[in-house]
Amino acid sequence: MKALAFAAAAATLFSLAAPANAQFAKPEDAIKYRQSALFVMGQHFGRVGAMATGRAPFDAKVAADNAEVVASMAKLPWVAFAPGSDKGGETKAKAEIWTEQAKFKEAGEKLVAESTKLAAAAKTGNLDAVKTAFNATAGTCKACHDAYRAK
Ligand code: ASC
Repeated sequence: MKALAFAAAAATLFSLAAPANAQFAKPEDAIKYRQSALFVMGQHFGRVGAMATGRAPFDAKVAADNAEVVASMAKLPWVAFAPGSDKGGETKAKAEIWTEQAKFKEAGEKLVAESTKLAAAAKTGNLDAVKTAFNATAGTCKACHDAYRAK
């Protein structure tokens, strides 16, 4: 009974700590959510990357559609690095995410900004603009992974 009360209190605490627009029932859900969002984003980013690096023929419409998905998905993961979700499932998220919250937030905002530019560049249909914006966006992926993702 005591254990049950504790679990209920912990669950309440966890959901209260999360913003109203992202209620995760438990830490594992937050972990799954951010990994899923990052996975989907990566799939679409990879399709743009294949064209930006010449591994696939450039198709302006395909680039624009995929870049738009990247820019939308880029907004999603951050709220799911919720307080208490450093554990509770398999995760490569480093503890620094929660101890350097301002810096981590900034890193997420950089990705949003650069992927928004990538989507705008892709809309112009100019491959050189896509290449430049793709590299800038990939740079923000890498910087954040280097700092905040365990190997
Ligand atoms: C990708 C992808 C990443 C980034 C990163 C950039 O295509 O899936 O995580 O680029 O590798 O260095």
